[in-house]
Amino acid sequence: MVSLLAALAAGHLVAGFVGPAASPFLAVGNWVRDLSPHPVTEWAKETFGTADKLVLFAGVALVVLACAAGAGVLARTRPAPGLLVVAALGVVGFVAVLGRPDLGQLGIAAPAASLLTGATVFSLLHRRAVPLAADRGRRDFLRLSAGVVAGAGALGGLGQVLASRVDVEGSRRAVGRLRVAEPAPPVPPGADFPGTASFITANRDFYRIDTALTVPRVTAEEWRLRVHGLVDRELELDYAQVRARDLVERPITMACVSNEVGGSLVSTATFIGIPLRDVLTEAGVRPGADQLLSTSVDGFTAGSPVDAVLDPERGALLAIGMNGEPLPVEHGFPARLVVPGLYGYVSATKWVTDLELTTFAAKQGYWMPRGWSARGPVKTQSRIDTPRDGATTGTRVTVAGVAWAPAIGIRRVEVGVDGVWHEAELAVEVDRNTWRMWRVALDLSAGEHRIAVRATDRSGVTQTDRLAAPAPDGATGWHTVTVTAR
Ligand SMILES: Nc1nc2c(c(=O)[nH]1)N[C@H]1C(S)=C(S)[C@@H](COP(=O)(O)O)O[C@H]1N2
Ligand SMILES: [Mo]
Repeated sequence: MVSLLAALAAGHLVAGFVGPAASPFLAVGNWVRDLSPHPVTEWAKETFGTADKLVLFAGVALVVLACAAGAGVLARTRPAPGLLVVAALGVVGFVAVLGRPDLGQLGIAAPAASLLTGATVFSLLHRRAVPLAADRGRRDFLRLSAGVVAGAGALGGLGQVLASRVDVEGSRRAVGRLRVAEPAPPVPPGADFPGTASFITANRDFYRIDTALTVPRVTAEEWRLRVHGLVDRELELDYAQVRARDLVERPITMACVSNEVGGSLVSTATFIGIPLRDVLTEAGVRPGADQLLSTSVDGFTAGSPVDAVLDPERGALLAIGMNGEPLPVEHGFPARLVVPGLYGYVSATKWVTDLELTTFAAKQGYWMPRGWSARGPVKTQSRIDTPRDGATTGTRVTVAGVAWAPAIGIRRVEVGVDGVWHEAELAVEVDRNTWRMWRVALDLSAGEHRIAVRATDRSGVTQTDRLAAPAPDGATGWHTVTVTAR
């Protein structure tokens, strides 16, 4: 048990030098996540929310400790079974680290250090532990073990500190103000209503979804974007080149395919960047390329339809700024993609470093083999923000919320009370790529009422009442709350 702690700590320390993803502990965590069957990861996401990462790590730690305890029992007299368990775990660590797409040759140094330390500490302690006849011997052994645990803690901690030495926040601060050539028009008053979400979501409130167990740390100085595949000429861009171009600013509503009916995985920001269309036009998209496969520094991939990415109306961005600031690290600093009207899992790659023009027939994005649809247009949806489900209201009540059909626009919102529909007032339309707030004042009789909402987009499609789960291509159904009027 003690020797395994030491092993993990040593691996974590070396990973501090060669990159956090080399840590056998983190790598095994990543691996478990990637190999987990789809229902398991969905269950974890639903049950633990954003704490899913913590739970995963705790789970990995528990399994390792259980193996360690088992090894201890097996090796009560002879060291061989214990060493075997140490070695087996070591191999798991190796395989997990080698499977990382974001590590160079040096990466294997971390699990190697783990394995070596584990085996050495185990043999050492085992030699001391077996002749445990005398009480004195036992006390020495315990003291030595305690020493190893303390040492392991110190080493692991040092690894953690070293890993955070890549000063991404410093690099982000050094970017300073982004000078925007084409700023977005200011959000007009009346774009939101009392009781609805605010039209612009502050960066700290913007929903966050990704598979990253540790936020990738890429500085603006080292960041490069490669554009290749079915193109006339390959391109490579660095951060200075991107920010030196005419930056545009566009308000865009982003939505996650995992959003439940009535859920909060939808937010709006003004993104700053360069039109993705311009980048691709410069590279020259060859005929036949129907998919833009974007890859992040940690190996996540998203496949977007080329026609959506080239559509000037949508105005997809290679974004480096969000709400007037350089992208926050957890939202993809230094650069990410944003494509209005497509769910994030097929478009919004954060920490993006690679754009490949290819075909849907040839390659799949990260979530496809895990049971999600290859195409992910955002479904027209609406949500009641006020009153809350279960609330007690007066008999005169204002119902208010948001509706979104990014890239299409919202034409109409209706609110149903016990099955009778009322036309809602729509807020000013800021942009077809953003959500639209709505409200309606209603007179309710005393008692319980079911209030539902449905939106109609500018293509004429009205939300279906058929309930569908998020998988494989987005939830459907009307958001409904039950209130009691007094
Ligand atoms: N590198 C990377 N980018 C990613 C993801 C990811 O897991 N890794 N998740 C995508 C998904 S599913 C969504 S919904 C959006 C969320 O972006 P946000 O966290 O900035 O809101 O990012 C997308 N980009
Ligand atoms: Mo998502």
